[in-house]
Amino acid sequence: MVIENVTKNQSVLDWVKDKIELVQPDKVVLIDGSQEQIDALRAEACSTGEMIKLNQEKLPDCYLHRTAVNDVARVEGRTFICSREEKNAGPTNNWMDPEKAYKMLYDIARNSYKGRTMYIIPYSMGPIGSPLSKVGIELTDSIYVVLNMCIMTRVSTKVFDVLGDSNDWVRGLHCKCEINEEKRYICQFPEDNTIISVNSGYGGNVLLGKKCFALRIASYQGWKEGWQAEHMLILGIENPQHEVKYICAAFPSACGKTNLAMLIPPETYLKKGYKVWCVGDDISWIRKGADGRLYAINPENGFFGVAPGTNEKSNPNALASTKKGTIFTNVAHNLDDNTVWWEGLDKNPPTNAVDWKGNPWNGQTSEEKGAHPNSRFTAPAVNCPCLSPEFENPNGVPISAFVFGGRRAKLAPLVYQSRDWNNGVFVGSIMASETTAAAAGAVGVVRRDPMAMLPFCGYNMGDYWQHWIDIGKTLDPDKAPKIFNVNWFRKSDDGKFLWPGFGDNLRVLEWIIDRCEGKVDAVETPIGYVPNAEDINLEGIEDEVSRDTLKSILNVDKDLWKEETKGIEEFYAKFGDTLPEELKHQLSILKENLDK
Ligand code: GTP
Ligand code: SPV
Ligand code: MN
Repeated sequence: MVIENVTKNQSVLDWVKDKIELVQPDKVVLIDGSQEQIDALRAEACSTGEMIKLNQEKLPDCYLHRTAVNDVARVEGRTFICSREEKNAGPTNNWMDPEKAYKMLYDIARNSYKGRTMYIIPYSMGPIGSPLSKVGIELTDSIYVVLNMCIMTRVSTKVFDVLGDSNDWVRGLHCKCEINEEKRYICQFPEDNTIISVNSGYGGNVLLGKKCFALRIASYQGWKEGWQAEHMLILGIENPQHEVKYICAAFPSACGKTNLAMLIPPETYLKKGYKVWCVGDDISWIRKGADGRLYAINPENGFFGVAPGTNEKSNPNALASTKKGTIFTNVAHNLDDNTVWWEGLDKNPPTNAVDWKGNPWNGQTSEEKGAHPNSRFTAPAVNCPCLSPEFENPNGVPISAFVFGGRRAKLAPLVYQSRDWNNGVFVGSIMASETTAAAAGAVGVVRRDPMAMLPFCGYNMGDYWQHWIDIGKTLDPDKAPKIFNVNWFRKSDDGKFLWPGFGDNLRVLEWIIDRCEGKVDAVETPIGYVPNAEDINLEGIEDEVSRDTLKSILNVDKDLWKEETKGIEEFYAKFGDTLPEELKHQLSILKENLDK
């Protein structure tokens, strides 16, 4: 099938033709999302070694892929926002003049598909045809990208029926080229709805529907159109009365969104009848509904989850999601039974294996890791045992609370509530977290990551904060989500986690929901409201977490926070006149509170 047969949209036809002329593919294939086409592409990828077919009894329709060793994570240093004016990219993004960027990228892309096939992927972010969804087209020369996009998004030529002759669609051009680090660029052109990614074959750099579109381009669209694109999971908590309350939570990359979104309640909660439903694990698109509340959809159709640390105990739902139709990237390959393994899966690493680099690996004796710390699984959402019945709801789910959080060994308490919407925006804006393997660079260094959007905001972060404040002004305070901050990662002086985390995080979410409903008191501190230690349910974990330990991780240390305000001031100073007055005001209130 050719694209002219499925759409008459001139903006689509012109753009595709133009790009074909640029990159000069030997062949052009339109992807329609059909099973026959997917099967044929899988077979082709296996014949060239691009993918390995895994044990079809244990892991039906599952495959393994290894990327180049220099291409294993997002590359923030080579990611650019190419707005016409530098000021609109803001102080936290790399900026390149669009004219210069197009020229440079076209020079790299020119003729790069020679001897290769161009795959045209039409897809929808969000349920096809939903008022909250958007259409994209990605051109790629990678079968791995096609097969991942077929899991992560709704790939279908039906999107052309929805699109009609509209120009409101996102252009994405991906060229593997030679996977040359020196020429790797991930460029977003928010004013042109365009993404160009060259010289990478890894996840967030090349699955253009995900971070590039659903966050960087979409955050800009949301700013212009009055909605929000956020790096947030969406989960529903069903109480014993069968009422379901929804929470959106923003944590930086590899800081626990997938784990929280699919958590299994602790025994005592299960007995009472609590359930947790996963709507999404990474990205939320949020808009005000007719009833004045905020509604969120998950624009994705699958999970691109961190493999290491995922196991039967920490996240059984994620593990179950990977048992069929999944692509594993950069994990270890167990040759004995043709399955996969990663650090933290179990205590029984394979002896006869191949590591993520493709070298022979004995997990019992090797000092090296079998799987890359940022190895991932791409699993269809429908596989998830706790997938919310609302997952396909085109109108999304109503949000009761926004939760921000990060990795802070000290400082941030287990949970606190902001005083009101604007104070909540301040709480999100001052987030900081220890860096992880999800991006190239040092791991474990505390850096500011406002709303977990530092690498993903497609415009000036100061304008983004103002957008948050402006959204708040349109909401009736009774209907606005309440805003909280959590920290599952407080450590003792000898480096041990003080909070068990994972399923036990529901204990904290229960307090959050109770606060939203005015059912529980709190203690006012300089930073906001903190629980009374008696109000966090410790039933069943009393041996692990004493009431005193709980008190210590709920504690707000004024001296540490005073130190912290200096870092906030320094960070805010970068924004000049784009820093919202309201946030300056919030910072001055915090300083006053700490001096009291
Ligand atoms: P991205 O997909 O990169 O956006 O990440 P994510 O936020 O979905 O992170 P994910 O849930 O995959 O968690 C990443 C790491 O955090 C894993 O190694 C988990 O084991 C660890 N983790 C998640 N939740 C907790 C928790 O409650 N406590 C502790 N100590 N570790 C956690
Ligand atoms: C993240 O890094 O936040 C991810 C993985 O969710 S990636 O899609 O590679 O960006
Ligand atoms: Mn993410």
